[in-house]
Amino acid sequence: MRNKILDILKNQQREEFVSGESISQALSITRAAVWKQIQGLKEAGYEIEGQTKKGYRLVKIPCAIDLWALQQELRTQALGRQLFLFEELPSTNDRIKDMARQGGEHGTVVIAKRQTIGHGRMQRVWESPDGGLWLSLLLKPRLSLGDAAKLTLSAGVALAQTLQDLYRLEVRIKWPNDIVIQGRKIAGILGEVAGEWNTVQTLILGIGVNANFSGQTLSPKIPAITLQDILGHEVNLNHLTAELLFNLEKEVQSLEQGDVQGLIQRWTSFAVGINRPVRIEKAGISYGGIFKGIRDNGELVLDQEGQEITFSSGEVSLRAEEQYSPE
Ligand code: BT5
Repeated sequence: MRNKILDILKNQQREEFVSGESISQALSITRAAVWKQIQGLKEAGYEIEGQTKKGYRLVKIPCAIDLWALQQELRTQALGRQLFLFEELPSTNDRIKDMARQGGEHGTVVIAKRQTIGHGRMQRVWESPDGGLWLSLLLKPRLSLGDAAKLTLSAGVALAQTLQDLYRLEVRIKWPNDIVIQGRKIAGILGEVAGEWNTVQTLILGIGVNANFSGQTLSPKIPAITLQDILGHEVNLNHLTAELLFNLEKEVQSLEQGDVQGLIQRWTSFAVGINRPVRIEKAGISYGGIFKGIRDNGELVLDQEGQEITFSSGEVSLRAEEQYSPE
């Protein structure tokens, strides 16, 4: 009912106001029921103007995630066409893994307004208060096992590109997959495998973006930043999600067409510290060298006085020797 009222208000947007009477007739509900639905929509963040003689007019859709608003913005073929929104979940990745086990479709998206036990790699905690974008995707790409693992790189590129395009920000990717603005982490990506690798390839991508809350909400020890901190206002999470899914779908398709080099190039163009001195921490040992880039499989290549050594993302962390400053 709620979405039908929104459809009517949207279709009539050019003619401005829609009378309560015509909504009640179109949907065979009472005027009081229409009024009640409109109040519910206002509480959900929809700005709806009401005038006694004229009726109702949709002025603005909410910044908060909302299924109807997000569906209006979606311009993907598969990603997000199956969409589930929860007020709260332990972790969207865990929920979508359950869906994967039950045969969930390629492109299914799960979003939660907050997570109680969001996690990062190696079971690290991912703090997920209200106002963030906490999203997981189920992918069954037409890719070999090796190439499917590159999808976390694709997600990094899609996310960096989206934030850069929408908000004109200088966005960087810190190997392996931190999205960084002004030297602070604004988003993280967690790629996981669900189900049997040997039979159906199902990959889970978890994406967390610090958006409409203050970075001060997070533990002080975390060097994080949020879109609200940077822009000074809230962003429309429906628009952000739709653009992210659109860019990610393009990246998935380009990998399926075999363009690994394109992906590596795009990833490298966002990377922090390329051709600069960095330190890599691995099992308590620190390796200094020049960050030469990544191999096709995502491994980091470090040049130590002419000798190249590689590191895989599971085992190390990268620290730029100097504070990164954009050229
Ligand atoms: C990541 O892990 O960066 C991947 C984060 C993925 C989160 C999404 S949200 C939707 C989906 N559902 C989930 O449960 N997870 C995914 P990693 O590189 O391991 O970084 C984890 C570290 O980032 C922590 O140890 C903290 O230091 C830091 N951290 C925690 N919360 C943060 C936040 N909100 N913003 C920035 N940094 C944070």
